[in-house]
Amino acid sequence: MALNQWTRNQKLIRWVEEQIALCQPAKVHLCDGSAEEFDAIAALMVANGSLIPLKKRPHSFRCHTHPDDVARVEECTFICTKNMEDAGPTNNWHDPQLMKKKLQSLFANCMRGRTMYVIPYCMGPIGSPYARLGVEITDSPYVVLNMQIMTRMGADALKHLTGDFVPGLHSVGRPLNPGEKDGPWPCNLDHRVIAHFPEESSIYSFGSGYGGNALLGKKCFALRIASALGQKEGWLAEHMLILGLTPPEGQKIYIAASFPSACGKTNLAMLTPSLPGWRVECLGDDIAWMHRGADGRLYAINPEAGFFGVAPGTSMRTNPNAMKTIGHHTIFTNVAATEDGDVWWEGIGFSPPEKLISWRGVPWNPSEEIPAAHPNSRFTVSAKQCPIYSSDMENPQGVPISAILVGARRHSVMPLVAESFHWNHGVFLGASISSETTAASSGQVGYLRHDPFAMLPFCGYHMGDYFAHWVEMGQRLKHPPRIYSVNWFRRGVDGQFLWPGFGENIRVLKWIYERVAGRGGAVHSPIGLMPSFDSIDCGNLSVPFEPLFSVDRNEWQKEVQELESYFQLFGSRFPDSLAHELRQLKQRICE
Ligand code: GTP
Ligand code: SPV
Ligand code: MN
Repeated sequence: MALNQWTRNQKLIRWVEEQIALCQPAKVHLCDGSAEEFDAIAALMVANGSLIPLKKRPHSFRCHTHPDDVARVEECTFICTKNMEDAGPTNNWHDPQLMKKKLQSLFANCMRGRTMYVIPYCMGPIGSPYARLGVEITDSPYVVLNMQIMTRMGADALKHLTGDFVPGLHSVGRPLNPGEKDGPWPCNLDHRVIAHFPEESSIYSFGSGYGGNALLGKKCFALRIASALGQKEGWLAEHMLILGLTPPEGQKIYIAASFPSACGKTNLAMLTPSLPGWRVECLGDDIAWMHRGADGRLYAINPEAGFFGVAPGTSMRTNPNAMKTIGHHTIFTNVAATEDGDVWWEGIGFSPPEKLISWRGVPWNPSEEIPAAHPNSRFTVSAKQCPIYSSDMENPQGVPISAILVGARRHSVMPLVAESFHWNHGVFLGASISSETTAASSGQVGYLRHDPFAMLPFCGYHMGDYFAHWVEMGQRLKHPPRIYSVNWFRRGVDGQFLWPGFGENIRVLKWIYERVAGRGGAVHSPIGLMPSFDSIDCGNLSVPFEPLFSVDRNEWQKEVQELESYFQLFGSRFPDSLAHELRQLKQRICE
């Protein structure tokens, strides 16, 4: 189909034509998002060996990436603003003009011998006043399939694409010479660049085919570009799950929660309560866009339509809803595979069969002690397949948020849960988050780093301004949500987790529910309000209360010192109100 029959949007036509001229693809495919299109592209990939159908799961596939293209690459991710200060001290900055020049030469002829796919998509329910449109151009069929699951992609989005949109250009960066055979996972590791231009809302990604580097609707648009738009326009784009919580008797409330990558969002979003009568519904597992409603409450939509979830650790014990979600129509990336056509990963809940194909696509040798599935292996699946999918996800107005959780992976210091004294103190809790790094990003795993609101790799502007924006949002809300810090990952002296987590996290949600309802009891601590022994329902769980909730003054003095030095990074852009919170905390700790 000709471009001008496909759309009448002149800006879109011009942009696509420019990218064709630049990238010189062999073919152009304008995506319609249909099931037939999905099947045809999947069939092409199966034929060239880059996708392998799973006999045991209807309409499901596995694939293996290049062994060094397995996660987001933060060192190759750039925020390009005219003034360096506007990207802030936590982002890699690059001069926009110089970056454009570099990109022009990287993308020149980069799709030679390949098909260019043009993907129109919508982040958020189509027609919602809070939804935003984007178009991704890519030469990766893997990206097309994943975008079809992860976003509202295709003809419906295109119908709404009459005006502005966020353009995103992506290439695996491996042009094909005439007669050259393609590799199984083409990429260009030496020239990876994921560049964001928040001042013009555009994205360019080169050289990587993996998840957050390549599915441009997700981290690039829905967080980095959207957070910058949100700052200008008075809303928030956050790395947060959204869930609905209904008690045995009483009203449903909605909760949003931020945890750094691979720290528990998908699991909490799909929680199966261990307490009878409680119900959790899933509205999103990774990203929330939040705005002020006419009633002065904070409303959230999930801009995504699917889950790109961590596979390892997912089992019928930890996350039965996820296991049921991925029974069919699922793409698995970098998991291990069984001989009879199923998938396997560490923590799936049963031992591997004798013969296993590792995530690298070769027979797995357990004696080598290398995981069979990559620690950042993932499943891509439509949210609608989740047994606790909530149709609230389609509500164009979003849902009112009663509580916000900010969490992290901390083996010590941080208690299971603490409630902020008020909004600004809650913002301070979010700003103070540090977490042990995971395999979701390339680099060393397990070291502690600051990750305010789990947004360190995703905030598209100056983090100091981001804090100020949060403070301001609170001032504009008549009924701001309460803010809680949580930590499922504290360990005892034996190195074991103190808290059983997963379905038992409902006990923490129950306490939060009761606090929000104005009933639950709490005791004052230097770092916030905490459950008293009898106000958190631990039933007959044998958990050690004291070590889970203790606030060790020596540890906290160090924590305060660390925060004092960290917050200096933001200079004059660090809000006075948060500096005040830090002084207050110091005083309470030293009392
Ligand atoms: P991203 O998709 O990278 O943003 O990750 P996420 O925040 O959605 O993390 P996810 O829920 O996939 O969990 C990541 C890892 O943490 C998995 O291996 C889980 O098994 C583990 N995990 C999640 N919740 C808990 C919990 O309550 N307790 C413990 N001990 N581990 C948990
Ligand atoms: C994360 O790393 O937070 C993810 C996976 O959710 S990715 O899409 O790669 O960003
Ligand atoms: Mn994430």
